[in-house]
This record gives sequence, structure tokens and C-alpha cells, in this order.
Amino acid sequence: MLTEDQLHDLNQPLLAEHHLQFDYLADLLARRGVDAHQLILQLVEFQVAIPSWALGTGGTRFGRFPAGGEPRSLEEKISDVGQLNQLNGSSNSISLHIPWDIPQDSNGLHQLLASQGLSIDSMNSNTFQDQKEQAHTYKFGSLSATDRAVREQAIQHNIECINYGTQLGAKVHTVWLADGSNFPGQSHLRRAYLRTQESLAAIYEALPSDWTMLIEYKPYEPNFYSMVIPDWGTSYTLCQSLGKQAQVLVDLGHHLPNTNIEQIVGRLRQLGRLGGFHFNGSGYGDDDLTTGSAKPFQLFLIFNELVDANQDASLTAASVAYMIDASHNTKDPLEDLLQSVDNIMGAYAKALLVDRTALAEAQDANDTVRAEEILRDAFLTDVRPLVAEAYRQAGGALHPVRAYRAAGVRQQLIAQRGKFSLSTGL
Ligand SMILES: [Mn+2]
Repeated sequence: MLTEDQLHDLNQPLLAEHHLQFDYLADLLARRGVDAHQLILQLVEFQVAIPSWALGTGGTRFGRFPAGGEPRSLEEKISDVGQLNQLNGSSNSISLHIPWDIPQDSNGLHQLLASQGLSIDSMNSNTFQDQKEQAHTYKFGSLSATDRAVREQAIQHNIECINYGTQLGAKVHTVWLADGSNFPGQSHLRRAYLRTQESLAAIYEALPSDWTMLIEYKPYEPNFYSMVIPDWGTSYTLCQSLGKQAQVLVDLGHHLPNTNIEQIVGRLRQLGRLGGFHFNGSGYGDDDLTTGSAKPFQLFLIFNELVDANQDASLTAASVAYMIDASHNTKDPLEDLLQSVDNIMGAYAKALLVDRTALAEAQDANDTVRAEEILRDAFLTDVRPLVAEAYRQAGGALHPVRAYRAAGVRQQLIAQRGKFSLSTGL
């Protein structure tokens, strides 16, 4: 962790230019009737959970190129997230993956989390690979398996995740199923769904009353002919059959090319079933890239739907879990996460700038160009001074990536943990 003095010294040379840019933007926004200071309060409040599996470099099936200094234990993962949160004040919780993050010392972990101002956001089960000494294989599915013993094992694993989460104060359990089939005829499509529904109901039964169960969908991979939960509609129907605490999780990468993700977000929000996000670059399936790196406009449009729904008095308020799910092997994982959070904050800030009254008028008048221009105005506004000010007000760095490099965080982690330390998991 950096000391307060270090952070102060890192911010100091950037302050004069920051104030200049911020004051200019605040003035400009005031002319449009937007209160920059009010907007910053919303940005400071906004938090994105960091996945424990993104703190090390991700592997592809071809190779893995460690960054050095990667966390070797759950305690070190918590410490890395603490470092991120210190720099941006926007990453105060962690998503854990079982069995990669089984807690050994709950009391010690509670103390460590408290000392860093962090909490555990979501537990994630893993029935997409076999573990050593596991009685039954998931080769042909888990919650949807034809063999009852396999399903029972997968159900018990999910309940175990919830139990670990209860020890650590988590309130969300996320289920992503790799189940499906690779060849026509391999699996009975309707029965696989019904078996999944029955298994999920057994897990839901074990869910504490103040928890949420998130059901994630994915159209392809690791199965390529059929996935048991391929789309938001399937997740939605499963949630409907389970009960109020079941919600749909939207992973940006889990869509086919050209899918209108923002429309799905709006729909789910309207139906009261939008439970959470896995943010990433929305490029390809899992182990996806830095959020907002290639498709910033899409990210903005997603936030535009969220802000619009949040300001719609006819909809009930939603508690949405914002999480990152990305992990790849080119960048320093911590720099990647700082960039992702930065892009998410920027998209949110831009969505808050949209003139919704004017947009509604343009839409009602079928003024296509005017409506599009209103969105473009917001999207093309350089909101970086607002995001930087939010970091500063949260006690962080004006420019987190620059501060991370200037402070030599990676070099220190390598010195502590070694060049070839391996992050558990991916
Ligand atoms: Mn995901």
C-alpha cells in the first residue's frame, strides 16, 4: 500500500492542470444545467467489484505469460484489490471463485478486509472443470447432467460456495453453467433445461433470505452445439421459476456479434430481473479484454439504459452488482483493472450527462437525428476531469495508472512474491 504522503506527492504535479480542466468543464456543464459537483458525488458512490481471478495474467490454451509478483493466496489477492481501491476509491469489493479461493482463516480474512476497507461481493461456483479427488466428472455437464449423482455433487458444491460466502459476509452467489452439448442429438434439449431448473431450485432453497442468486448466460463455449443457458431469456425464465432472489447476470462478453446488449439491459431492468454485470471488452466469450477498450460507445449505451431506468419513477429501484470479469495475458493485470474501472466510470459519467427531457421530446417527435445528436453530445464530452476529481475526492490518485507506475507497485510485488509466482485459478 502507498502512504498518504506518497499519494499526495503523486497528485501534486498534476493538480494545477486538473483544476484548470475541471473548472472549465464544470462551467460548461453549468451552462447546460448540469451540476458537476452533484455528478461527482454519484461517481464517488459508484463501486465495481474486482474478480480474484483477474489479479494474475489469464491463460489461453496456447500459453500463459506471468507478469511477476502475482498473488499466491487469498490474502495477497485481497491486498492487491486494496491497492487498486486505494488508487481509485472505486473498487471496494471482491468476487471470489471456489475452489480457487477457499477461505482458511475467516477471522483473519475479516480483519484484513476491514483494514483495507473492502468486502466480499459475490461467490462464484465452478462446475466447469474437475477437481482432484472429486467423485464424479463434469465432462458431460453438472447441474444438467443426466446422472443424478453428478447433479447432486454440483448442487452441494454451490451450497458449499454459499456457506463460504456466509462466513465472509458475501450476499451474492453467481452461477455460470458450462453445460451443453457439442453435437446434435447428444443431449435432450428440453430435459437438460428441466434438470437444470430442478438443480437450481435445490441451490435456491439453501440461499439465505438476504442473498441474491445471479444466473449467467452464454451462447457458446465450452459447448458449441447447444448451451443449456445460452441467452437472457433462458436465464430469465429460470429466475421466474425460482423466485424473487434470483436475478439475471449480464456478462458483456457472453453475446454473439452485433447483439444489442443495451436493449437486453433495458428489458431486464424493466422486468425487475437485472441483478448484475460482468464487465469486459465484449469481444469474445470468457477471459475477455479491458472493459471499454474497443467498444466505448456500446459501454456508454449500456450505462445510458441503466441511468434512464434509475431515473424512471415507474420502475422499482434495483440493486445491481457491478463486477468485472476479464482476464488476459498481455497487460499487467492491475493496470488492466485500473483501466477497466476508469472506462466504466467514464461511461457512467457520460450517461449521467444525457439530456433526458430533450431526448424524450426528440423520440416522441420521431426526430431521429436530434435524438442521436443528444446521445453523441454526451458521449463525446471529455469527462476525464470529472472521473479524476471523483478519484481525488475518494482519497485516490488523479491518474491511477500513472500513479501505479510512478510508485513502482509491480516492481515491489515482484520483489515480495517473486518473478514466477502463480495466481491460483486461471
Ligand atoms: Mn462472467
